[in-house]
Amino acid sequence: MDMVFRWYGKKDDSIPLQYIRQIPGCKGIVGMLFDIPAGEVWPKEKIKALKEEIELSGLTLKVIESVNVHEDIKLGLETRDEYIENYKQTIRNLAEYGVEVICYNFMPVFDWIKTDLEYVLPDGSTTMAFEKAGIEKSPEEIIRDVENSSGDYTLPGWEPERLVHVKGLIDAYKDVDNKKLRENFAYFIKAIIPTCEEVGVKMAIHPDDPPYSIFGLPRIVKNREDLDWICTVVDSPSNGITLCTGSISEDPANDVYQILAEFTQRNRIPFAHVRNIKFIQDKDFYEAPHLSAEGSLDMYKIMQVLHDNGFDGFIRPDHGRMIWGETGRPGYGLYDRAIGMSYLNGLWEALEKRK
Ligand SMILES: [Mn+2]
Repeated sequence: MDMVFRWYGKKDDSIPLQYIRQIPGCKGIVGMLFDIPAGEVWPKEKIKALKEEIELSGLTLKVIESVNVHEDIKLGLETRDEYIENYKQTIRNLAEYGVEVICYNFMPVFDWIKTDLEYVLPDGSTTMAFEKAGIEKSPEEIIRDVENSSGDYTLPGWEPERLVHVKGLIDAYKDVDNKKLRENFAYFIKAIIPTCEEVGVKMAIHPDDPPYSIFGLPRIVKNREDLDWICTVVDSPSNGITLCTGSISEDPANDVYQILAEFTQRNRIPFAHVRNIKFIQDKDFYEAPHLSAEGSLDMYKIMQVLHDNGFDGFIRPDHGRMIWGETGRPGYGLYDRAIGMSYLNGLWEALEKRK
């Protein structure tokens, strides 16, 4: 197991690499090129520069999050073939510089939805929350709220230049139901997995966040059955999952421990996002501190299921709260994620020494 930390790049992240290097047990960076729009090839020289910068700090770059899938691929438009060829070239370019895992998602329009990015907890810290009443607002209102509370930072999947077209984007999906979206996914994954196998890269799809339909948009990465379908449609270790314990648990009907056990045994989880959530009522929740006692998930059990089923991939702590006066991109401050990583490393050490 390698513990890694998400970083947006020198220009787009307030946290210096050296600070990340100082988190005990942190091996590497989950990196990205923030300025390459979905559908374009990631240039070798930019990947090389990112890798060199990260390695200079004593960290590794083996995981990328995310290489975004162009909307035309998800919609199944004729133009998709060109974007798929570009995606394959990006995979080759990343592999050439030692990248082993690429996290991505297949969510229409929005990468993820939270209704409050500054939900205040009793201890005065702030976190992201999702409350059903919040999505009774229009998509435009939600976008405005997200932009207003994310300060100077663009959030991943929330690029303003793309989301000005949100109404058109949502309309474009009116003829795409779950069945059609699955067909479009199958077309994409069948096209790219041979390239991944050739160059030794594992694709790792992130579950939908939240894992149920919103704004009438289709969703195909919601539960155990969807993950099983994805793993079966191209049966290859290169066709894997980023198991995000927070996202998958946002539907209380999902048994995160069973899902982790099954797909770790099937060798299909090269990357895990490990975080805790706390249900407020029904499906409403906020992103809790990682510690089990603070949320609704049993983090010991999550790490135990991974450990005992032979997990040998990458783990990163997921979103953290804003604490100790830190400001920055919601979910991606230094302090609370560093605490989360230390806690997860502690659980892992206890599991290793248990026998
Ligand atoms: Mn996640």
